[in-house]
Amino acid sequence: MYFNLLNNLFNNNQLFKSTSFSILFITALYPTFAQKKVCDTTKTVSAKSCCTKVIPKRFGMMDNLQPKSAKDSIISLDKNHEGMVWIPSGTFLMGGNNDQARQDEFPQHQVKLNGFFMDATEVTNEQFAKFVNATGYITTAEKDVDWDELKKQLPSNTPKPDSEMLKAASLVFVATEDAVNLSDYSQWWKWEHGASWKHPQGPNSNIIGKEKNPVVQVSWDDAIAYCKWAGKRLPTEAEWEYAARGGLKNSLYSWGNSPIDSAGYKCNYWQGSFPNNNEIKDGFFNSAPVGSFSANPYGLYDMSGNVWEWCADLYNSNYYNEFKNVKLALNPKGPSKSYDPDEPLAIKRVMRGGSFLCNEVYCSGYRNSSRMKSTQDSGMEHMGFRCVKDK
Ligand SMILES: [Ca+2]
Ligand SMILES: [Ca+2]
Repeated sequence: MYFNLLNNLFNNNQLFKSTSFSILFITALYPTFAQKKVCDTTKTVSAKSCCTKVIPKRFGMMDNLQPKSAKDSIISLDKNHEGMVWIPSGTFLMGGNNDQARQDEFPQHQVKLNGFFMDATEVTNEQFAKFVNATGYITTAEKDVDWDELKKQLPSNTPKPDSEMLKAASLVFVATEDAVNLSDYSQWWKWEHGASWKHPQGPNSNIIGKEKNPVVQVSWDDAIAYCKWAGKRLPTEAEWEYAARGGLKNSLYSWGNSPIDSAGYKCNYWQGSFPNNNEIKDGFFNSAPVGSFSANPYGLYDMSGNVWEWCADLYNSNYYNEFKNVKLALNPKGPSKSYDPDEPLAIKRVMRGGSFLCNEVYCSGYRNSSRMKSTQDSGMEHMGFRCVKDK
């Protein structure tokens, strides 16, 4: 939330526009931009991203590996594991290995994980409502901004914004009329008072009839609170990627290696020119009811696309380098310190899987190895989560 506000500050304060610090705010705000930002063909292979649509031939197509029916995979052993699937223990190669991958996805490294249960779907509005009704919980987006907390993440000379700006709000996506310069987030993100999980597109929107859509506008703190109530936890980043891969080796996506637009639509993402022309060929302008697309081989829905999903881990851009000389990492739980060179003052958490705003040209956040981050007190219209549970 605080970084949502920062974007607003940026848009209204020339101070930020005149310094490189402004860019730091923006890149945190909208994950797809952060990815676009490093899409530079002049960089080394390891630093390039999202420019190459062609999947290298060395990553053999796996169209013959059809996911089995997720309904067959969902385990309902008892009420405690309702709606969850068992992800068996195993070893996998974590990280990126093609030229779509960004620098923070390297190096690939071997990871071994214990088995765990995972929600088959993103947490829905219906599920989150049960939590709120039972506990009276108030989400981050529903609270006014605490300036004392916010200023810790700002340059020391930042003036306190108008009190009206500090009132409860969150960011909603608004498509532009025409094609725009993609370096300016403010053209499609609107700081909207009254936006919250109950009003994901602002105060005039609601979630009636969207009970099965993923809950959004929830911060990492909100997700943690839900997990505790549900007797679950957030997945580690390693657990999330392992589960997304569904047991497929060297796969780019949760369904394998076939292009995202081949043979129908693999997940909920953006077709057309972003952010002005969503062709909606997959049937959904924004979020889709969970499970609207095929499950991966583990029976997990929407691991690619629909909404971004919070992970437990802190985000550190250099984290994978810790494994350079490690033969096998056992149940890694993330770095001890958060670090994003773009915003070194901010404490960030990992988010995974991409959203309905991603596409192959602009984002590709739905790749298995794609990493993203946001401050843990941020909520946005395209961010949700799912839970895991040990036995
Ligand atoms: Ca879509
Ligand atoms: Ca998702």
